[in-house]
Amino acid sequence: MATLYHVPTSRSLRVLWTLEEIGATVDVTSLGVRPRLQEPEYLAINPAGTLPALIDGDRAIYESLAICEYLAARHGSDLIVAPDEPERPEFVQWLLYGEATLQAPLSAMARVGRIRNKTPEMQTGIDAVLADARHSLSMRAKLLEQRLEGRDFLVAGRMTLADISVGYPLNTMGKPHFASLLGPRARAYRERLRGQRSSAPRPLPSLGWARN
Ligand SMILES: N[C@@H](CCC(=O)N[C@@H](CS)C(=O)NCC(=O)O)C(=O)O
Repeated sequence: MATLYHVPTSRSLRVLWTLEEIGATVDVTSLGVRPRLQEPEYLAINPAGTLPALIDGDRAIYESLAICEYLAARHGSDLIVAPDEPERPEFVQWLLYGEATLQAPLSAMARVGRIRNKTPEMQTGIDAVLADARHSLSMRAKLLEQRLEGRDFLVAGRMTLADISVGYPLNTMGKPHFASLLGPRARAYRERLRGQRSSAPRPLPSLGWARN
């Protein structure tokens, strides 16, 4: 059986969610939140030190969305919009938007938030990065708000990996600090996604959706 290297509240949420949707399971190895970058055993598996990672025999996959795609394809799941479906280009667009566009400013904010032993000058620079990332996030969220007009899900009239991709940054954006950045459609969509997950008990860690 494949092994998923996981840490709670990380992008492994996407993988666990995909597993729930397709009704599959994997072995899950949970790592401490930090300092995994110094854990030689994990660095031997993924020299980049990032999570999640999926090891399946000789195959190692290190991108959360590539792991989701791999698992869904193996199960013939319609979470993937097939190349011959009309909205395939939109599927790829929103799949990538979740990580490359919406998550990117959130990651920048998380990264500068972890800097320790700050001088006042550093704090000034950090505050500027945080303000810029927040502005960028609010602009990027507008595209999502527009796309959700008249739609329950992002593409193909059904739940797909594009929703699971975007669901991860939206989970973070459910925290009160970000509440004002999401429009009404995006907030309702986030609640729909939270309600979407199967309630069947599975031998997998909880998805850990943030409460708002
Ligand atoms: N694009 C990658 C990003 C992976 C990533 O940056 N994961 C975070 C956790 S969610 C991480 O491990 N960061 C390194 C660290 O914080 O030590 C993916 O989607 O899997």
